Amino acid sequence: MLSTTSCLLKKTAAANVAAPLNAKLASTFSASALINGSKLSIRPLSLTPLCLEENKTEIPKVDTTVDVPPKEAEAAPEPPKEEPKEEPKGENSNCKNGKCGKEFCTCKAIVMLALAGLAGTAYYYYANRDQQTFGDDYTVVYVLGGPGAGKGTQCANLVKDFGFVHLSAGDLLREERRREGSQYGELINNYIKEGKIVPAKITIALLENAMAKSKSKRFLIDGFPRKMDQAKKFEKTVCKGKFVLFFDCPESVMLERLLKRGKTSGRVDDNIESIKKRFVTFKETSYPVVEYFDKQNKVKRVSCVNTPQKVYSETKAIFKELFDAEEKAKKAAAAKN
Ligand code: UP5
Ligand code: MG
Repeated sequence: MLSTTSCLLKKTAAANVAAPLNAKLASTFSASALINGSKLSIRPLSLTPLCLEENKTEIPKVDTTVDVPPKEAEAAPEPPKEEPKEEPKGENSNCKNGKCGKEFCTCKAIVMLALAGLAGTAYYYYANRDQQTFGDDYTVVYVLGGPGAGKGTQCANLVKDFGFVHLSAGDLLREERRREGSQYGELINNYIKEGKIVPAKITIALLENAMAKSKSKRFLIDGFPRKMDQAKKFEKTVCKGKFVLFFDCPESVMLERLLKRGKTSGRVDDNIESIKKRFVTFKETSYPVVEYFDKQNKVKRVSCVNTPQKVYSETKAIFKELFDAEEKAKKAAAAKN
């Protein structure tokens, strides 16, 4: 039982403190005068609503700057301290581990939601960024051509003579397919078997990672981009290509080479059914990428029907011309300074 005095005191103090607060906070907290008489303290209590029930008269508004006189405060018996009610734990609360109360769990959920929101926003800006990861000091050459045209064969030569790092998109995908625990293994396998183009985000992530791991600034990106969305995304977010080296080869020649290689390669797509599908994808989806760069005067064509040596001598001449021109420009710039 509360004495009338303590109840009144509590009402007055509650009015002092509760007045500026909103209704919700006022019902959660009440205030009580302390023995030293000059201070007011707030503590969580459920007494205030009870007192208001006993005496329905309006709580007088008191100027909050006026201190409670020490004597009066001393005379007033301290109201019985009520233990704060414990939140139910375990099964009855939101908390799964039973160690904390409902409110804490709500806070935790809010913090987690906020973090998830932040991570989502960061990813959105990263994925849609306009800035390329690798700048103008990088030389990226896209090596394109139909299946079996000889892209891989010629890239191996260019690596030896010009210090390029060779990144074959197909090889990276096959490696990812083999990687233990890869969530994309099965998907990649199905796409390759069907001669379809694996979703751009997977291939681009593999290429970007491989470029970042390498210390080189010269890359031959073999068999990529082979779809317009890949081309645009890579150019916008990873690196701009210098030019496209396009190996031109008739289907009949490519078919013969692939069937021959299929006897020993172990590749799931070196069989007649997959090869036919690859040819269709090349014509319908990949060749438009070559045309897209052609409109920008960025395609260098090399016929691939000759022997590997002959094809390489023509290819080498293109790169020699490129690097000679770059060297010349550098020297001219140095002479100016
Ligand atoms: N050979 C080479 N040159 C010769 C010559 N001049 N004369 C006689 N023989 C020659 O050569 C093929 C064979 O021909 C070899 O046996 C070689 O000795 C001989 P190679 O250099 O391997 O040709 P290449 O053009 O590299 O053929 P490859 O089969 O690798 O081309 P694909 O473009 O089909 O394969 P890739 O590995 O790039 O892609 C495979 C699949 O991955 C795609 O179909 C697709 O499903 C998927 N993929 C994507 O989804 N996204 C991508 O961005 C990339 C790939
Ligand atoms: Mg290849």
